[in-house]
Amino acid sequence: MDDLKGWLAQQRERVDAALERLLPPESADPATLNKAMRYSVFAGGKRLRPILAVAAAQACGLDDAAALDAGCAIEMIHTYSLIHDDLPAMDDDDLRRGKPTSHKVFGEGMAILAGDALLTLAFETLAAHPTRGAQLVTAVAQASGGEGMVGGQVADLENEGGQATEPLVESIHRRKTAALIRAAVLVGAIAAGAGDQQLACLTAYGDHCGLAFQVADDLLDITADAATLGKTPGKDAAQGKLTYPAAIGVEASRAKAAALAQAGIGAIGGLPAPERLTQIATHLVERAN
Ligand code: GRG
Repeated sequence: MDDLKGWLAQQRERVDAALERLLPPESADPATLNKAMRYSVFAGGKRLRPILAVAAAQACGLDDAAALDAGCAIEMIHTYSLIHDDLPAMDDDDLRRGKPTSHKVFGEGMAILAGDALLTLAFETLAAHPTRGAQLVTAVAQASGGEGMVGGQVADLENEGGQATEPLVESIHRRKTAALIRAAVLVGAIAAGAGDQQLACLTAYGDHCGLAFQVADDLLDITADAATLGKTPGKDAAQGKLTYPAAIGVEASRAKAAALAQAGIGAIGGLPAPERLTQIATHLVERAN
């Protein structure tokens, strides 16, 4: 297996080309909206979620072409969540992906609408799958709505400044972050034609690695700087967010992230080609940004 860094860079290029094709051009009407959607999507994210979709299809020994578009739909939802999360009514942030946040550039109204339009385009993209559109739409609706990401954000807002216990933090993180990461893995495999047994293994992988990702994110908020992160560090503590380090301490959080990644790796051992997903699981908890 070639080195992960080079492969990730190649996949990021594939993802960017697919997003370029899927997003409306700036010249199309309404131009300001399309400009705002593109501004945030192309601001330079890691593309982790669409890359996971592609790697999940590959892990099942399947052609990853259909997985790419499904993964891009998840990236659209992820980007919408970042735009809305940065609004003054939510986390009120000025910096995202190393650039001024959407509302700082386009104003709050247009930032809200750009998020709305990205969410809607994601479902249009999923529904375009020739045979499994309804299954894809259902999986992503469950992961991103009130039972998933939005529900996690509600719990996050309602518990700001509260007591961080591990069960509460885990419940928030599983919904706010892990649900969409699990969905990324699943839509890649579903779009590529994976069977139920393969999807069950990938569900377990997505659950473990999705939580591991957010525990690592909590740690990075404490340890990394703004230039590396591309967003403002230290905000979790400043805003009284419930995080793993607040609940169980930094060292135990590191151990938890590593154990979750190992559990994710264990869940996919029986798939035809699990190597890339295995590398990614380790990368998720060792990353610098
Ligand atoms: C506003 C509906 C709504 C939901 C917001 C996902 C979320 C819920 C808020 C975003 C802020 C946050 C702490 C999200 C947790 C997920 C996370 C760690 C996002 C950052 O993901 P990366 O590191 O970002 O993959 P890039 O920019 O690389 O894509």
